[in-house]
Amino acid sequence: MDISRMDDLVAQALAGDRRAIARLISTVEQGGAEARQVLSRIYPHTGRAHIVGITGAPGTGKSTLVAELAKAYRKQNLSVGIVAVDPTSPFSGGAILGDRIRMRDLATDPNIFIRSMATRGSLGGLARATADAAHVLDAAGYAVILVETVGAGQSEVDIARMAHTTLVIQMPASGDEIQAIKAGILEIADIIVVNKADLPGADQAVAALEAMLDLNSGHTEWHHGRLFQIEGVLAGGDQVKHSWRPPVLKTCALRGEGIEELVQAIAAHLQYQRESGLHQQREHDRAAEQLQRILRYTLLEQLLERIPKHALQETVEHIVAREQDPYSAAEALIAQARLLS
Ligand SMILES: Nc1nc2c(ncn2[C@@H]2O[C@H](COP(=O)(O)OP(=O)(O)OP(=O)(O)O)[C@@H](O)[C@H]2O)c(=O)[nH]1
Ligand SMILES: [Mg+2]
Repeated sequence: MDISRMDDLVAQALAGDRRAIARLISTVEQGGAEARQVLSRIYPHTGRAHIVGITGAPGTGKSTLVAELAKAYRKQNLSVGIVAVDPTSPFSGGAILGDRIRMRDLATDPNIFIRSMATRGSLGGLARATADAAHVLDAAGYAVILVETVGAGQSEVDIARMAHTTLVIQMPASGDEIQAIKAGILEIADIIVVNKADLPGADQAVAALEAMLDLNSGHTEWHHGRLFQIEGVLAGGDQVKHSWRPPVLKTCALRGEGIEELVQAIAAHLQYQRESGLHQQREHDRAAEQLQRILRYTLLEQLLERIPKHALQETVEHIVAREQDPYSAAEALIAQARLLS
């Protein structure tokens, strides 16, 4: 893509042109130099949206809930961007947002933009691509951005890093199952939702989750302090002390029940973050982390460009043969690259 074409696309996307937005998301999804050029152009226009992550085990009703949330925000006259990382039910299949009718309702609304992410990305690229797609929608002016990911370890943590507010979706289940997921939930949840409240066991699930939160309430600091800690020079000043206790809400997304309460809780979380200074702190941590990631990546690329491939391979063999240790080997390679520069 030449530069003037990219400038045009960015200008159109900023003005809300849907085709341009779609094109830019595809570009950032692919990564590489072009993606970076797009991201640097849109960056000054980001930072306005409320990014809400929706995560949880497969089939808990995340997509159905996302559709209901989108409808509720539209009633408030807010525009909504939706990014879904959804390997089990791609949008192309038509089943993604719970059912076809829900999906069609949303897809025809010009103030809703829905995008599903390709799950076969480059190494570790999915979380980055998802965040970048959300940034494009943010720049394009969508007020609320709902990001759905299937909860599976690292992807949950990644989405929590990017989102301002993270919802963890649960459904009524046996006590054992609740126990099994509790560690992960406490790390990332700002709001816990027990969906499918029409099914038996919803109240027990809520009680179990509340009990779990009680156990954790002895800790003065909740999860963000840990999650966003960054080592080294980029670490910020004092961590803001905060005391947000994730509310546990019941919903029945299928019947649109409990959605207003959920929308209120999401708004309350944003307000809490702003008033406590946590919002600023998280923005700071996100920027520091992003800068650090880019620096690492760029420096590594530059280094690898200067070291001949065979030298790397030989070094690996030396390490395997215990002729050299990886620490001195790395130092030697860096020294060699400096000489070559
Ligand atoms: N009984 C009941 N079923 C629900 C409710 N919400 C969603 N479902 C159903 O649960 C199934 C899964 O819903 P989805 O919204 O696709 O769930 P999901 O979490 O997005 O699923 P994946 O993206 O595949 O992980 C569908 O058949 C929904 O109709 C609810 O409140 N009650
Ligand atoms: Mg889904």
